[in-house]
Parts: sequence; C-alpha cells; structure tokens
Amino acid sequence: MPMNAAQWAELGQQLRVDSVRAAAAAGSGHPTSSMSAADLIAVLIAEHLRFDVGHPDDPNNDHVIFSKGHASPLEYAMLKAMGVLDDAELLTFRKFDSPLQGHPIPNLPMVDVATGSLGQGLPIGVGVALTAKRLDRLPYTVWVLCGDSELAEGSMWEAFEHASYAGLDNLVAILDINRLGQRGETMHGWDLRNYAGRIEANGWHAIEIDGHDVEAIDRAYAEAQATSDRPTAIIARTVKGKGVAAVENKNGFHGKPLDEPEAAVKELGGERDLHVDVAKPESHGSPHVFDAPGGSLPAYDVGDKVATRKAYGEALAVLGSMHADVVALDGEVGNSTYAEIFGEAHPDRYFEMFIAEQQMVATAVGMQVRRWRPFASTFAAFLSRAADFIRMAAVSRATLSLSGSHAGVSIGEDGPSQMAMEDLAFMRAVHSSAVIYPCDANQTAQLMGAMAEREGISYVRTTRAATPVIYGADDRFEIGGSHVVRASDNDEVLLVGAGITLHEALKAADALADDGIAARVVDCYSVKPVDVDGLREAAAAAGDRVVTVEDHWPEGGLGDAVLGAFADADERPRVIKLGVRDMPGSGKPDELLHAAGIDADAIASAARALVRGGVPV
Ligand SMILES: Cc1ncc(C[n+]2csc(CCOP(=O)(O)OP(=O)(O)O)c2C)c(N)n1
Repeated sequence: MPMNAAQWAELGQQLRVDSVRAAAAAGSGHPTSSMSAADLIAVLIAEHLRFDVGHPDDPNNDHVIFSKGHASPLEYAMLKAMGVLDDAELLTFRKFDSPLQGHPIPNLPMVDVATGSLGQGLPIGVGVALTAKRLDRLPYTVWVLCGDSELAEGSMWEAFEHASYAGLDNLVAILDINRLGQRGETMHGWDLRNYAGRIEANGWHAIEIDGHDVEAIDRAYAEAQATSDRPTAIIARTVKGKGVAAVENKNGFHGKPLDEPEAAVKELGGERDLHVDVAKPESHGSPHVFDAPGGSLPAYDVGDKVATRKAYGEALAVLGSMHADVVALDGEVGNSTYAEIFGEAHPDRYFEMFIAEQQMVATAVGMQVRRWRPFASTFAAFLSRAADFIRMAAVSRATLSLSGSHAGVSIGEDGPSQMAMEDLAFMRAVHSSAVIYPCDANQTAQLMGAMAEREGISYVRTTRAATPVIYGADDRFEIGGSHVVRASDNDEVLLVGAGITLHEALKAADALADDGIAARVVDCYSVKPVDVDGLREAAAAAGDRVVTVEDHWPEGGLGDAVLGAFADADERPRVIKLGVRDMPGSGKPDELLHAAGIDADAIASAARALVRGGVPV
C-alpha cells in the first residue's frame, strides 16, 4: 500500500525515535545528525527507492550511500523500517560483535561501502553511477546522503565535477544542510544558494527545498529522476536535532546521545512500528558482459630492456582479454603508466579520471561494489593524494588493484616532486594489502595475473627506466614469494633488492666476485607478504650477513619488511639497510642512484664492510 504524506511524516518521526533509541542504548553515536535527515530518508524509502529487500544482490537494485556515515543510527533505523533489521538488532548498535558498528561497513544488506571518513560517499557514489552507465548498463539509481560540513572536502568537488562530465543522471546527491557541523556553524550555514550556485556551475541540476516538507521532498525526488543528462543535487534546508527542543538547532549536541532519551521519544510522539514495503526494481536486466576472447600474458626475451611500467600496460591489456570483468582507470598519465595500452585495447572498459586521484580510487571502490575488477594507476607519488580513500577501501573490504609508476630517485631529471619515496611504507600498512615490486617485464606480467585473482588491495610499484629482462617467460612467481637470482655454495653475504635495485645488487655481486667475495642475491619482489622462510634460508646460507637496498626512504619499505622477516628468529643476521636518506634533486638516474647510496658501488661497499667486519661508509 502506498503511503500518504502524513504517513511519510510519521515514518520520519519513527526514524528519529529509533535513532534516539539506538544511540541511547549504545551510550554514544550521532542522533542529532540522524534527526535532520530523517524526513529525507523516509520519503526516499517510502516512495522512490527501488530495492528488492528479499534479493539484496539483485543487480537492478538502487544503491543508497550514507556519505555522512556518522548518521549510522538513521541508516540502521531505515533498515529496520524496511524489515532488514529487527528492533532487538537495532539496539545492539555499537556493541562489541554487533554488525551495527559505529559507522557503517558493508556487512549488512544495502550497505555497499564503509563511510565515516567524510567526503568519500559521494565520490564512491559517482563510481557506482558510472558503473551503471558504462559497465553494467542497467537503469538503477544511486542516492547519496551528504552532510553540509563534508562539502568543504575537495574530494566532494572532484565528485561533482566528474559526475556531470560523465552525464550521470542516475545519481542523486541529497544534501542535508542543517547548518551545523561538529563544533559549530559551517562556512555557509543555511545559505542554500551558495551551495546551489557552485553545484550548478559544476553542471548539475540543483533543487532547493525545505528538508522537512515531505511533499517538497517527494517532488524533488521525482524531479531528480525525471532529469536527464545530468546529476541532481537536492539541497535541503534541515534542522539538526529536529523534533526535540532540548537539542534542536543547537550547537554542542553533535555526536552525543540525548540526555533524556525517553522524554525525547515522547516529544517525538512515541515509538512506532511502521513497515515500508520498498518497491522492487522495475528493470530485470543483467549486467552487461564484455567480450573476453582470452589470451596469454605477454612474454619478453631475456636480455631485452623493457620498463616494468610498459609491461604493466601490456599485461593489463591482455588481462582485459582474459577476464571480462577487468577494468582500468588512470589519473591522466596513461601514456606514462602505460594504462593507455589497455585503453586502446578495451576503450569501453577504460576510464580517464583526470588529475583527481581521490575520485579515481573512489571510482575503483564503486566499481568493485558492482563486482568489477578495477586496476587504477598513476605515478606512485600521486597515489598518496588518495591515501585516505585507500585506507577506507580496506575498511570496505574492497578488492582492487593499484599501480604506482615512477618510483624512487631512478626516475631522474623530473626531481623529487615526482619521485615516490613513501609508497611502499604506506601500502604495506594498508590492511589486506599485497605490495609487489617487480624487477623485469616477465615478472611483472606474471604477478599481474596473480593480482587479477587476489582478494583485497593489491599494489604494484613500477619503474620508469627500461631494465633488462632477466627472467624467462616461463619462470613462475607468486605473491608472497621471493627468488634467489644468484647463489653459490660459499656465499658470504646476501644482497636483497627489488625493482630497480635488484639490478644494482646483481652488478654489486659481480664487483664483489672480482674481490673474491661470493654474494647471494635475492629478488624480494613481494614486499608484502614478505617471504619469511625464503629470506631466512638465504641469509643463513650467506653467513647471516644481509644488505637490503631500496629506492625509497629507509623507513617502512623493503628493508623494514626484510628486517621483519628476521625479527623473531632464534638467530638473527646482521642487516645493513640501504635507502635514500637525503632529499634528492634532478639528475641522470645513475647519478641519483649513486648520490643516494643505493647503486652497485654502495651495495658492494656495504657488503665488503659486513664481510670484513668493518663499518660501511
Ligand atoms: C574527514 C573527516 N574529518 C573529520 C571528521 C570528524 N567529524 C565527524 S562528523 C563531523 C561533522 C559533520 O558535520 P556534517 O557533515 O554537517 O553533518 P551533521 O553531523 O551536521 O549532520 C566531523 C567533523 C570525519 N569523520 N571525517
């Protein structure tokens, strides 16, 4: 039975009451932030949402994303009204072991991603809406509830710009303009025109309404759905804490349960038990399936010189032919990362995200919500701009692959602004991550095949320079492994490198051999998980003397990963960690590797000092 306007208002009150009750039961949470948006959510689920509650995986279902994730009491109250949760479950909010966490994570039907780091839900919503248009080719709508404080985040404006550029008329941003943030008024208070002007300038349709007038809300949603060619923002003037005089429109009540919840519930008209039969999607389509005729990973001739970034692009293009769900995104450097090779082979599955790294990662997160397998690339240095999106992708239990090119000083003349020197440390610290740093083209191709099948966040660091192919196309590498590249029965020292430094380590081993010192060389291409057993075995076979070398700051990268492999061993080797310690400048790659003390000369002298018991220079 469709509801009438009075019932929508009643439902709004129920959502407020349940938000107050959930926060009261938890003793914490954000009821006032939930109360301002309650009418907006009530009319949405009663009238406009298309979602088959019995089949939450129906690919035709709409998506609802709470960009203001702290309004989780409202989200859970909404799920209760829809029959996804019962009242007892609602009251487990924020309790240990309850799925109803302080901020949402995708452990409940309808919750696609983790939110709570503000400024992320709308960019991810853009990713889901883009997926609807270009990949799934299904007519579902993406509804995103945003707070007004988070509109100060630059990532929100990356999202506004990209959504209109991509013509996402299936995206509706619901802006809960309640004037207040965490500690006081936002920059623009209730100046709805200010928001509307900027959003319209970004190519959106903007509708200004009173966010507690349920009929106006209904009309705005209908208008949004009737709008073609561009996304719509509903800019709703609302009141924080609406309906309870003690907190209504008052500063100082953000993120706190109400002092007198029972009185508040009474003031709101008491508990209700309205149930909403959310309308099912009208469409019954299946997601589009792209052609994937198959193929085999590229093979390179030993001795040729090929940049691993080039192998990344070539392998990715083949992976696109092997797997219909592989898609690629790039941050306007596709001719440097070589993602453009995928773009040429599979233009319909290639997404130019421009210089908007947060939006790029958010789009990848949105695509994997819909079960696509995104590979997103840019210079490794610039992935750091999306660090919080990557961190939150892990909270979302996302599966996606990232590629960072132009790592370290070896990029040469462009200088330190373009050199990733922190990426290994950051990516290692991401929950669920694998960190891969291949040294040659065959190894890159092999490991990308593994990345395409791995769950979690996978990162591959690629190198700008063309490096010699040292492995055969039939050599096999797995994530978590390492490879002994050079060994003898009388090794006195172990050199551990990866990527560009593996080649320096091999040159150093030649120089050491001239001095009569046999060096074992291990390619530690899997920086996380690191091959603990392989490294321990190699160190033991090389006199328990180890030199690690990385084109990265010494903190948190390859050297620390290797040290971690030895940390709880009964016998620990002596380890010298070589990394970049001083701020580099411009120069030729060889000059910069030398100046940083990570070239063959530096490795050889560290090894000599270890073997001869001296202090390395
Ligand atoms: C990136 C980020 N910065 C800061 C916070 C802490 N925080 C949580 S809610 C909030 C205020 C949110 O205000 P608004 O978006 O207007 O929503 P309201 O609670 O007023 O409805 C802040 C600053 C956060 N969660 N994420």
